[in-house]
Amino acid sequence: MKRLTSDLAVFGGPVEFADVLHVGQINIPEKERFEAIFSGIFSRRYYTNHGPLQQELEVRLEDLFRVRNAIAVTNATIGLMLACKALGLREGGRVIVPAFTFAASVQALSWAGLMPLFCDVDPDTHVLSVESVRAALEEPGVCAILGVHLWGTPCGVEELRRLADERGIKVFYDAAHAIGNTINGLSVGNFGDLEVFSFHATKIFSSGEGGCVTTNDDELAERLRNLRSSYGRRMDVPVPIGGYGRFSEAQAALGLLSLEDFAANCEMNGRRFGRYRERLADVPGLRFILPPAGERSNSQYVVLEVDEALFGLSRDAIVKCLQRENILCRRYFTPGMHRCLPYSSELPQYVESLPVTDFLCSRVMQLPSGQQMDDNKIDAVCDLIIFLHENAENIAGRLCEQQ
Ligand code: T4K
Repeated sequence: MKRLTSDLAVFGGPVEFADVLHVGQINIPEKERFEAIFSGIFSRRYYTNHGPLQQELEVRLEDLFRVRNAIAVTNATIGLMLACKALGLREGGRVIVPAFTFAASVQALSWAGLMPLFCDVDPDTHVLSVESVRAALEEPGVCAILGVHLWGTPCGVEELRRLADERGIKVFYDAAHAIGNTINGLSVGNFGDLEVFSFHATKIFSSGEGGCVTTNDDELAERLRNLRSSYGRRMDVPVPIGGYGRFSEAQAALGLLSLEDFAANCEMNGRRFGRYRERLADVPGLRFILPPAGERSNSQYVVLEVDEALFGLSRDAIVKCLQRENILCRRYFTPGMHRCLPYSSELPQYVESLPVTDFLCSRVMQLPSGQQMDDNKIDAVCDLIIFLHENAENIAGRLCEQQ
């Protein structure tokens, strides 16, 4: 427990946590379960590409999402790249996408020879603003909309579908954060032409590395399977190019174990989220980004906006102080992609044109959750944040002197 500002690690005091706390989940299955499922892989001597565990996982995911097709791929980035090809988006076409997202959403477009058309996001929900999409659709060369269900918060799927249909273009979703979440009670995975999930180690559902593409369009699914590899295809539909987004049996094994734990992990995350909210409820200048009321949510990310004027310290100052205590909170996703190379130089028209994105990039931070946390650790993190607020003036002065 810190009593003086000099107790803070950033000013030379003892570090609060001996082991680092990550924002990502890193939910690890018990060793015995891990060994049992992996021994089957070794005895079968079948290691990758449409193996029995991959096939089982795909069926289980189709059940979870209640979707016709779940196609497991190497990771979500590869999934997005294959998606662009499977959707038949012509090279050089422009795709409406938020700049307030992880680099992969935008870079996958570039890999597929497409041009991002950056749109601003809604200040409350952090997902694509339907108004800015409507305006962007007036620009020439738009061939698709790529929405991102950021923090698992769903995009305005009905309105985006309507806008896309009016213009005869595709709409698809980066659902990397949204596994298990619902929109009007229906699982994410069923919206747009297709949706892409991430199963990275830091996600609540993990296959170590991995992802999947979901769609209710069987022909599109077939193109995705054929793009992924020559194995596992059901029909011989033509595809422009191989993508080699294969999924290994080791990934599938971890995914199957993660699926067994999924409901419990969502419930655990919900409790973690609730405790942070309860403990920080009276701290001025902090706003939690909440899932939509009445929908199922995986509570994967604990996301806060910091209002410096009310809290007394900037988001960056808070992050710096917490990181020195081994609380590796993150400033996802700062800076916005419109301010990152190569886009800031190749597409300079967007640099000053996304005020909400810039505003959020200066205020948003994430706190650790998942199995690594417990109530005591969350209380310690919250006590520190409260301490930073109560001593904000002094801390701000000392941080200035350090520079
Ligand atoms: N779209 C969106 C909206 C996304 O957020 C992402 C990825 C994607 C698409 C693409 O999905 P993938 O192609 O990755 O499936 C992390 C994750 O790598 C990435 O999956 C995630 N989103 C992004 C928000 O965060 P990094 O570069 O910060 O992660 P990494 O691997 O450095 O891990 C963070 C920290 O966690 C490390 O410093 C150490 C710790 N860690 C990590 C791993 C992998 C562990 O303790 N154990 C581990 O096994 O991007």
